[in-house]
Amino acid sequence: MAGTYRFSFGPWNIHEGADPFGPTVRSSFSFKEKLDFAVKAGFAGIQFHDDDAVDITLSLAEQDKALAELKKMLDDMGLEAEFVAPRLWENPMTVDGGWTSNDPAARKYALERSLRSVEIARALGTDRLVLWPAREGTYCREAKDPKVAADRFVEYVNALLAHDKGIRVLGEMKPNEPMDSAFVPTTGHFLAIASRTSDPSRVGILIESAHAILAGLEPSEEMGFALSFGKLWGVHLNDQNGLKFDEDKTFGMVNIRRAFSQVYVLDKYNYGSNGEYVGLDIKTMRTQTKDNSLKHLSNSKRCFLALVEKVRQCDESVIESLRASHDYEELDAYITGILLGG
Ligand code: 3MF
Ligand code: MG
Repeated sequence: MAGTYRFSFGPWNIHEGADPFGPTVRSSFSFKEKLDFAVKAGFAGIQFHDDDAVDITLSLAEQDKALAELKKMLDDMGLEAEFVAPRLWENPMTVDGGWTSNDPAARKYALERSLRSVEIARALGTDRLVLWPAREGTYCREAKDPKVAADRFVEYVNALLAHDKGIRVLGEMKPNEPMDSAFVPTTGHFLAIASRTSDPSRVGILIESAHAILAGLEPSEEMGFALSFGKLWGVHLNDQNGLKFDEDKTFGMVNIRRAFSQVYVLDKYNYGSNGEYVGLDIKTMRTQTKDNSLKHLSNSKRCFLALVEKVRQCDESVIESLRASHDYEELDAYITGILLGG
């Protein structure tokens, strides 16, 4: 049985409520206030995009200085950087993607910025680089060559691995949004890419619950798949109500049973015992006041820990015997009964 869990979130998980249809509705918390909240609410890790960590227009010397200050601030607060992710999807250079763009200048920009993210990760003391391939896909199928796109994934990951022999690359796959169709949309796709890289042992996975659901998959089964390969190096727990835009809802608040299934598989296989974080990627509802706009984080954490209790109440021998007799009606009722407190 796993011991304790360490939790993380990213500063973007505390936000001002802007959505594609309307402006901000709350004033901002400062970065320091976000970190203070993390400490107070019992989080141990902070997830960073490159430009959450540092102004990436700084010179490299200025960047080093700023990162040393940030690292000291994190150390002093007892926080750790979980990972750094290059935010490649906002710059005009990557309007049609980064490493799978048809434009060599865009591919060069994406690689240079990603290599800089590797440096940022190292300066913050983490060996994890997360890739969410936001715009690596198509709006119409003929826009990019899908065979070439897969080859470019391999080349790009190889360039990251070659740049720093200690860096690990974690793919965070998502099947769509913002693109109509994303290349390498699932865990299995990315692990297939990993197997073609120069060092598959340094390429793994971060699974986001909502991304799996959007792909029509069960997050717990995606997690089990990655665990079987020893590749589940991060998670973004959240929840999702059906197949629509990526909602990033509070963990467990839509489908408590689906949340249970994820905690069950994570706890059973000692997720976290190699330093992995229970990461959240959640957004509070736009309707929350500023004072009430942090609850989604503590509520997700509390839900996870409550489900750990429920998981540990399960009698494995009961589950095994119901599996043996394939009495899945009873198994369903057994799990639901535990969730209902019975
Ligand atoms: C998009 C996401 C991203 C990633 C983040 C870190 C903005 O659906 O989930 O959040 O999690 O970029 O990889
Ligand atoms: Mg995410």
